[in-house]
Amino acid sequence: MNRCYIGLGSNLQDPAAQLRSALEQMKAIPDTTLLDCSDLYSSAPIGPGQQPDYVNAVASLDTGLAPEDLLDSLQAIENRHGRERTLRWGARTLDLDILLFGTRQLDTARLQVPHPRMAERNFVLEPLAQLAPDLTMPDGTPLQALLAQCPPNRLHRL
Ligand code: A4P
Ligand code: MG
Repeated sequence: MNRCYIGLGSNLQDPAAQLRSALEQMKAIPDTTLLDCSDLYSSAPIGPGQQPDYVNAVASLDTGLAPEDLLDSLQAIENRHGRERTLRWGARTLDLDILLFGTRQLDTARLQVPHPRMAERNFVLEPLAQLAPDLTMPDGTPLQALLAQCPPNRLHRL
């Protein structure tokens, strides 16, 4: 089993409801136990053009799946939530990112773990720290050190 942290994000079609529904569906991923979820946070969008604010959260789970199989399950949930991939960093109904997969470091065509942009995103680090304040990154960096260096971006707990 590997302890994983999943970043959830949405800024279209009732974002908070999208996240709650995604969490329900994550409970049904095979060989996987959903453990916990942070509060929901409202965050200013990072990306092109005018976009609505995001709702973000982080969930923890234990899984016996291989990383690519967990990604398949998460992408199936995204697709069931009407996710359309048009513009990188564009508005979306649901985004499920694997932030951490145990202590693994992965860099394949489909999967980069730890998520390469998480250190710059307070909407990832704050909810992650709510779940696991004493977490250490696979390279040994304490999560609290990332938080201390993270650029500010408008964020508040819902
Ligand atoms: N992929 C690689 N590594 C991973 C990983 N660790 N977890 C690949 C999940 N997927 C991973 O993703 C594109 C491809 O990334 C996948 O097919 C998978 O093989 P996508 O979800 O189709 O596209 P995307 O999310 O638009 O691209 P990207 O680059 O992953 O975007 P980000 O970095 O996830 O950023 N602003 C706020 N406030 N809140 C947000 O949640 N999210 C984004 C998306 C931008 N701005 C935001 C937020
Ligand atoms: Mg994504």
